[in-house]
Amino acid sequence: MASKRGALIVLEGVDRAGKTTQCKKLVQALQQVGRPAEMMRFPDRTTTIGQLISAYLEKKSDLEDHTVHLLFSANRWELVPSMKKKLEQGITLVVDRYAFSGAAFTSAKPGFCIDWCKKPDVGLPKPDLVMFLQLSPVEATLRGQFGNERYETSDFQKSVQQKFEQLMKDPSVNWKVIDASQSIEDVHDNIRTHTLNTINTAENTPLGEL
Ligand code: DGP
Ligand code: NA
Ligand code: NA
Repeated sequence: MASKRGALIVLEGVDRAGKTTQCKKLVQALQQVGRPAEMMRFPDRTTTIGQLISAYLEKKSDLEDHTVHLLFSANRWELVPSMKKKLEQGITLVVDRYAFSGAAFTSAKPGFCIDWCKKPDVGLPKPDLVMFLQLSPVEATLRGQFGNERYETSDFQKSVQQKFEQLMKDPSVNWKVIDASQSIEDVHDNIRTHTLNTINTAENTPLGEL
């Protein structure tokens, strides 16, 4: 009998919605119930391309907007062989941001349309589930100051939020909106339930493509 594949689970949302915390808790919870799981995050700042992106985000370098968009996408593509290998081995991947951040963040810049922004990511492994951690700008402000990286301003984040809302209208993606204003434990319970349901269905369906 062929072994069952892992599921590709993505958490998206604006900055400070709690994605990283929730990804870590989800991986632990899956491992505790005997489901092999690993966390990934995009951008992956450890690769050569990731280091260019990191310097850009830290404002240590400037890059032309189309160029940086393609670098973010290239950073996802360079990880595809290892993602596919792990999924085939039955490992569920819990991913902190993916192509949807790519389209939302770049299309929030003047002069970019969502369709152009989505194109470089066409063909990437399609997530079995994308959970959007929803947090209003007011609630986000209550969580404290933004950091100093590029994009970390409330006006830009509001625009990113609007772009995510547009992306969530795509019925070919399995979106679930999660109320991120709840307690960490309540958000976690919600996310874990959706994920366990998804893992069971994903086992019996082939991995799709964006
Ligand atoms: P993080 O390490 O999760 O804080 O993400 C770094 C920042 O980069 C965050 O503000 C979101 C943004 N970002 C993530 N992916 C992309 C992408 O593909 N394109 C663009 N333009 N920005 C992205
Ligand atoms: Na950030
Ligand atoms: Na994060």
